[in-house]
Formats: sequence, structure tokens, C-alpha cells
Amino acid sequence: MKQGKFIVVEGIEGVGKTSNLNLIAKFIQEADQQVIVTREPGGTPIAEALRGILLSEFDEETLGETELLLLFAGRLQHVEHVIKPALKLGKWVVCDRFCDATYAYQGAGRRIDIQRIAALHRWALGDFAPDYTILLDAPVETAFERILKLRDLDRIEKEKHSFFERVRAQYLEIANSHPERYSIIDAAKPLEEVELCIKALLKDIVLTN
Ligand code: Z5A
Repeated sequence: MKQGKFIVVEGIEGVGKTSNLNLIAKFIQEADQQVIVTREPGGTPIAEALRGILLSEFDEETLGETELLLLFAGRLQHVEHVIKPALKLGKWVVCDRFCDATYAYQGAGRRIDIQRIAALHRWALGDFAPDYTILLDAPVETAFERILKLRDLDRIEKEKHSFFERVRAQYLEIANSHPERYSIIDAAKPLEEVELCIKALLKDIVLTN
């Protein structure tokens, strides 16, 4: 049986992660591979319940460290109950966000020490990691213009502009430090152009597997 791969799509809100997930899944299916599409926070009943807590507003401040613990609690459920079993069956897994989102949002955004995040990450997941990550990158203004046309902002999205500039910068730093497992796509371009870039990238990842 051919081994499946774990592909993650990252980026700030509104860059088009959700819009492009199905395109990626379809491309993989057309290469005769089985694929599941999933997301973080979420992906299992418990992790989806934790997502609800993470994105909701309470009459009590949600500490950055609490976000961090909730995220890794949900992630452990997701990895053990969904991602690893699918990979074991030879399926590909396409996931909307994963651990690098935590380094970007809770690390750079909330300013939690990266070493503390890394220690929790190792404790929870060991060396389990995506095979490939696609970073959709666009200016914060562009991304928020898109979101604001669609819906109200959730608790995290109500953070200041500077928070999202730090998140975006951290994503770019991670991607530039790991060119072997990351591609950066300019998501400020029209969707059709972004789709063409993703398809070109997938040809390398999927068809050479
Ligand atoms: N979070 C965290 O803090 N730490 C973590 O470790 C993790 C997550 C995993 C939920 O994430 C929150 O959790 C998120 C980070 C935090 N909150 N914040 N802030 P999420 O992934 O569920 O939510 P999101 O990023 O806010 O998703 P989104 O709103 O669905 O954005 P998107 O998926 O990137 O965009 P989209 O839905 O595909 O597109 C938005 C609109 O733009 C839509 O109308 C599209 O048609 C349009 N679009 C997309 N691409 C284009 C292009 N290229 N041109 C023009 N228009 C476009």
C-alpha cells in the first residue's frame, strides 16, 4: 500500500485556506489516492467542543496559556483518533491549520515563550509532524477585508491589527526557515491564480510520491 501524506494549509484568517482545501483534496483524489479533509482547532467531537470554547467570549478573560493547553488537548485527540489512523490506512490527510498556527498565534501573537510551546508540543506529539505545509500569505488588511464581507469576527479575530502582523511575520519566519517542508503562496492574488500555484505545487508533492 502506498503511504499517505499529511498536508497542512496555514495562514492568517481570510487568506483562503478553506476555499483551497477542497481543491487540494480533489487533486489528490484524481491521482488515485484516498484523502480526508480536517481542521484545527477541531476534527473530533471533543476537539470541536474545545474549538467552541476557544472561539467564544466569556465573562472571564481567556488566558493565552489556557488557549495553548486547550489547543494541544484538542490536537492530541485529533492526531490520535483521526490523523494517525487515516495515515496508517494509506490515506492522505489535508488539514486546515496545525501546530505552526500555535507558534504564530499563541507564540508571536500572545507572546508566550516559544520554548514553552515547544516543550508542550514535544510532550503531546513527540516528533509527529506534517509532511508538507502550504502557507497562504497576504497582507492583514487584504485578509480582513475579505472576512468582514462575510461574517462577524470571533474572539481571537477581535485582536488588534499589530497582533495579526506578528502572527503573519511568525508564519513567514517559520516557512522561510524550513524551505524543505514549506511553500509560501501569494494569496493576495486572485483566487484563480492562487489555485494555479497550488496545483503546480501539488504536482511535485502528489505525483512524485
Ligand atoms: N488558532 C490559534 O489561535 N491557534 C492555533 O493553534 C490554531 C488556531 C490551530 C480559528 O481558525 C481560529 O483559531 C483562528 C486562529 C485560531 N482565529 N483567529 N483569529 P479557523 O482556521 O477556523 O478560522 P479562520 O482562519 O478565521 O478561517 P476563515 O475565516 O475560514 O479564513 P480562510 O479559510 O483563510 O479563508 P476563506 O474562508 O477560504 O476565504 C475567506 C473569503 O475570502 C471568502 O469569501 C473567499 O471567497 C475569499 N477569498 C479567498 N481567497 C481569495 C482570493 N485569492 N482572492 C479574493 N477572495 C478570496
